[in-house]
Amino acid sequence: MSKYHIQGLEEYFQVYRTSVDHPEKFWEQIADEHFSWQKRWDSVLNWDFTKPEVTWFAGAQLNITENCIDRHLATRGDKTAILFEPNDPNDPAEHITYTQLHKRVCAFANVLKDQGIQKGDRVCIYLPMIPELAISVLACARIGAIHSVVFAGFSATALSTRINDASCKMVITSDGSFRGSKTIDLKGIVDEALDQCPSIQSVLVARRTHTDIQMKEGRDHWLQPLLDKAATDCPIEVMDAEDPLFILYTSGSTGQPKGMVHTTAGYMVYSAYTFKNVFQYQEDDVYWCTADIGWITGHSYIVYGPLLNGATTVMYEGVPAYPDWGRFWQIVAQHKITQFYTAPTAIRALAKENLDFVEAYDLSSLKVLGTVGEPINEEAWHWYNDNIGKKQSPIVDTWWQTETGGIMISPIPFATPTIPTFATLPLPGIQPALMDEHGKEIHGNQVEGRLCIKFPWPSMARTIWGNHQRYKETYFSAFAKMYFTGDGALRDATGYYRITGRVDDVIIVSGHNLGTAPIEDAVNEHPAVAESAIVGFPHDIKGNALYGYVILKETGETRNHNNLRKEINQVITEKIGPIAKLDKIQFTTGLPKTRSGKIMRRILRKIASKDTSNLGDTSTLLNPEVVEEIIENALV
Ligand code: 7RM
Repeated sequence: MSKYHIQGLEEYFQVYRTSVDHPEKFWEQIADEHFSWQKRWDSVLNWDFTKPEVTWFAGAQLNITENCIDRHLATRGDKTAILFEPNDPNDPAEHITYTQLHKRVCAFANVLKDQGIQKGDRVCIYLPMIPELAISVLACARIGAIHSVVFAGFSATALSTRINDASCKMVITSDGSFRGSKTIDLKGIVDEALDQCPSIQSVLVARRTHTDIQMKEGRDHWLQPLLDKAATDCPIEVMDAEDPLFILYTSGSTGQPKGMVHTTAGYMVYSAYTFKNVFQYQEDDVYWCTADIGWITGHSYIVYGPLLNGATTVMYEGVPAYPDWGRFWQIVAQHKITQFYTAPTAIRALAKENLDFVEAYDLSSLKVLGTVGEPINEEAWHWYNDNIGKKQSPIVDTWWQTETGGIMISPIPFATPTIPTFATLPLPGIQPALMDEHGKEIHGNQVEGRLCIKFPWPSMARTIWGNHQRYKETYFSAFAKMYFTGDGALRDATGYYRITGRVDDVIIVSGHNLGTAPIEDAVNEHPAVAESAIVGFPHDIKGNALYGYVILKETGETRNHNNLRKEINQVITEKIGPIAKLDKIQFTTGLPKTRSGKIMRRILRKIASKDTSNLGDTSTLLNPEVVEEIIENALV
C-alpha cells in the first residue's frame, strides 16, 4: 500500500490510524521513498512542547531545490514546471520547463553568491508575480540563504519593518509591477523603505514595466546583465534538516509582525505530501493556485509543494477583474486547468458578477476546486460548486495557517464526502484537539471549542525570528503542551471539523457563545446582501451586542433601509435564533481587508465601540479609504 498517495476513504482512515499510532515510522517511510537526501537522519522526531522545541529528521542533510528541480531532470526535463500567465491577456504565456528552471535558478544562485550572499544570510524578496519571484526563492534555497518574501502590495513602512526585523542583506525587486490597468512603482517604494534599513548592502532589480527609476550607485544592480554573465550550473549547498529555509511574516493581534521560521526537511516532506493528496495531482495535470507567493499559500502550494511533485504550476501576474471578471475562467479554459485553488473572498467577488463571465468559457478540464484563507460561507460554496465545478468537482476547503506550513484539515477529493462550510477531517499526522475554557480537552462528537494540535507535524514553524519567547507565549501557553491555533472549531456527529473563525471573533451575547461566521452566513443569505462582517460592542444588559456591517449587491438598492434591516434580522432569527439578531446594521460600500482578503474585524470592533482614537496601523490594508467612510456613517 502506498502511503504517499491516498485514493479512497477507507485508505484514508487506515493511513490516518497508522500516522497517529506510529508517527515516526509513518513519516520516515514517506521521507525515505519520495525524496533525495545527501545524508539520512539520525532521528525522525524530537519534541517538547513545553520549551517548545521540535526537530524532524535531525542529522539529515539535503537541499530542497535538488528535490524540486534536479531530481526531475531525467524524467521531466521538457515538462513545464512553471507556466507564467502575464497580466495582459494579449501577451503570450511563458512555459518554463524543468530543464530551463534548473538553468535559471542556478544562474540566479550564482548572481547571489557573486553579490556576497552566503548560507544563513537573509534575503528580502519584494517582487510581483513574475517568474523571477519563484526563481529567486529557489535560488536562495539552493545556496542556503534564508528568503523572506514580502508581498509586493505592502507599503514602504511595512517593508522596512520586515527587512530590519531579520537584518536582511539584500532586496530583490523590480522596476515596477502590473496590476490590471495600473502600473505600480515598486522600486520607488523600496527606495523609500531602504532609507530606514542599514543592513541592506545590495538591491537586485528585475525589469518588468520599463518604468523610469532611480538606481543608487554601488547599491542597486539591474538583474538581467548579471544573469547573462552567470554560469548556468550551481552546486547545491548541503543543508541540515533543521536549517531555516525561510521566514514569512504574519500579523499578530498587536504590534510587530511575527517572522515565522520554517526549516528545511520537515517543511519539504509535508508540503509535498499534502499537495499530492489534497489536490490529487496526476502527471499531466495543470495546477493553478491564484494566491500570491507573498503568502504562505503561495510558498507551499505554488512553489514548493507542486515542484516537489514534478507538477506544472501556474503563476498568474494579474487580478481577477482584468480585463474583465471573466479572466480567471478564460485562463482555466486556455490552459486546461485541472486543479483551481482560491480564496472565499475571491469567490464572493466573482459571484457578485454576471454569470455570463463564467458561461463564456469551457471549464470542463477542472477536476478539483480548493478554497483557503477564511471560512467559506454556504452561499459562496454553492455558487462555486454549481457554476464552476458544475457539481462534478469536489471542493476542498483547506484549513491551515502561516504557522502550520501546510494544509492541516481538508477533504481528500474523491475520498472524503464534502459538506459546505466543513473542512472535514485532519490529514494524516495531524492530531487536533478541541479545548474548553478551563483548559480541558473536549472529547467526543458534536462539541465545540478552541482548536489546538496536540502532536507535532513536520512543517510546523519552529520559532518566531529573534523572539522564541513570543513564539512560546503566542502558541504554547494558552493550553498546556498544546499548539493553540487561535481558531475555534466544532466537531460534528461524524467527526468532521468546521472552523468557526478566530476565537477572538467569538462574541458572548447574554451569556450565549456566538461565532461571527454563522451569523455572517445567515446575513449573506438575504438576496440583497453581497457580504457582511459582524462584531460585538459593549451593551449594558447583554454584556455584548451585535453590530453588522453589510455590503449590498446593488449599491443603489431602492428598498427602505429600515425594512432591509428587519428582513436581515428575520433571516438570522430563522437560521440561528433571535439571540443572534443584530442590534445595529450599517450599510457600507466596503469592508477593511488585509491584502490576503481577511476582514480586519479589529478595526470594525473599535468603530462599533465608539473607540476610533487609535485604530492601529491601517496602512497595510487593501482599502484603507473605506475606514473613513465607515467611521463617518457609524451608528454610534
Ligand atoms: C493559509 C492561511 C490563517 C487563518 C486561520 C483561520 C483562517 C484559513 C481557513 C480558515 C476557515 C479555512 N494562512 N483560515 N483557512 N478559516 N476555513 N479553510 O490563510 O496565516 O494567512 O491565516 O486563516 O482563521 O487561523 S494565514
